[in-house]
Amino acid sequence: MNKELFNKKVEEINLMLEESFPLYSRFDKKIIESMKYSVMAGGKRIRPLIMQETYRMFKGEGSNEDTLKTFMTAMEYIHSYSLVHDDLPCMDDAERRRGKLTTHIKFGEEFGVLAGDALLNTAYELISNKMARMRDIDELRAAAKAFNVLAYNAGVHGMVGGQSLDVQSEKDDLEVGRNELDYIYDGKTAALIDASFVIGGILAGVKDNDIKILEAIGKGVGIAFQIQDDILDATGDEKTLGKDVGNDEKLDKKTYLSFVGLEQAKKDVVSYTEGALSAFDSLECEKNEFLRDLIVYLIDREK
Ligand code: GRG
Repeated sequence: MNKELFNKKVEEINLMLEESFPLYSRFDKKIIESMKYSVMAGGKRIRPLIMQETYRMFKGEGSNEDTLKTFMTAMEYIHSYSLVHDDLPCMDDAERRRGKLTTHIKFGEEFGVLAGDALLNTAYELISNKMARMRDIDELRAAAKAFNVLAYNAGVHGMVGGQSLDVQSEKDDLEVGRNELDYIYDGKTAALIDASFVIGGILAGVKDNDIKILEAIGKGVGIAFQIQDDILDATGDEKTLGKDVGNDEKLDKKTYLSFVGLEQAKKDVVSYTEGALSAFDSLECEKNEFLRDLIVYLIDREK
């Protein structure tokens, strides 16, 4: 992975996000500040990066990226909202994220809830606002399809669904077997990663067959990413990760490692990633080497 190029692209995404928030008017300063704090507290930005690089792989660089940028922003807002809500006292009760205080610790619990609500709604507002101004029917159709993919993957059959079963496993004594674990990982982690590949493809106007391949890549990368997250929770370093580690063991939580052990989990991260890479190689387009490297980086990451 070309780290310099990665950092440059992340910096560009940070600038785009910085400029995306509503302006303060009379009484909305605190809610907008809490949204901004949650999104701008750092983060690897891998979802918007995946979306952008997938789009560019099919469309080339230098085409109009206006709509793409709106979806990248919305995706990062939704990802941030999920982290803010996941950190709340009723969920993971976390005090630190990305090396900083979590939103509810900084602004109060009510604003943890409200910042998440505001981010989710603003994400959809930004997209629908853009769509309302589209004149070209093909562009509008693609945006509607991408909007649906985003909402579906963030919702009951995606991230919220996975998180719901995860919460039940902790609070309702639901027994977690492999089927339950797969459902949790597919939803809570893979859904948004998958949607990032697919939306990049839809906005670039790719054929249905390639969309199916992008879905397969996203699923593989998403699962590998979550297993790597489990590995980092068991073996990673708090300082590097910017959050507490060893949580899964403390909470006696079933993870991928509970089923296969650490060594097999490491091998499985590699094989899921290899599966994703071979799907990537089968796409009918000139390959984006940066995107290929990004997929590999996600399993080599230390945070
Ligand atoms: C509250 C609806 C709702 C959902 C929460 C995202 C999530 C679902 C829970 C967070 C806990 C967790 C381990 C989720 C798995 C996905 C994951 C590893 C998220 C962290 O993503 P990164 O590493 O975060 O991309 P950064 O900080 O880099 O943005």
